[in-house]
Amino acid sequence: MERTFIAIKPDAVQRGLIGKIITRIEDKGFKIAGLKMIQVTEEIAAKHYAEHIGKPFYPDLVKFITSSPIIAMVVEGENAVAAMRQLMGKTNPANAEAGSIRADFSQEMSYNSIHGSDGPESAEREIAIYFKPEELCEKWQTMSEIMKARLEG
Ligand code: IDP
Ligand code: MG
Repeated sequence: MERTFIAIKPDAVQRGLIGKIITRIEDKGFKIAGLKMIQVTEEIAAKHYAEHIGKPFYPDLVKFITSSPIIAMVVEGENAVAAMRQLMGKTNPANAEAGSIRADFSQEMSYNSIHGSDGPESAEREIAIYFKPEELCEKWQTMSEIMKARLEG
């Protein structure tokens, strides 16, 4: 099982798409191991987007990501990093595959609704920026386990 860092970006939060985007992730069968709404500060943005510092779009990217809250999530499942990138679609929604989150919910690259780590190392790094280890939930007892335990007294 692999973990990836996913964020629902300010444009999608503002447009009331939190539920629809989380539904796509749950429908795929992935487990949400951590979730919170946070206001990204400039310091957090600089850590998250360190690889883009100095690029022409960086100042606008920071203004956007700090503009209103995001939903930060740790998503867990088989091949989660690559599978979530596929579910999200390409960076530019105009080139994203039909049926992907970016293709279906956004129109332009600057406001493309969702972030997902681009590799296992980025995932580990980004999860550590947004979550403390104790904020990630490990214990998932199934309903059948709970009911069996109740029957057994
Ligand atoms: P990714 O989000 O698909 O991993 P990155 O290249 O890591 O794409 O870029 C991070 C974010 O910065 C993108 O999701 C997009 O919102 C924004 N971005 C990237 N390239 C450009 C650009 O050329 N113009 C405007 N925004 C960009
Ligand atoms: Mg990226």
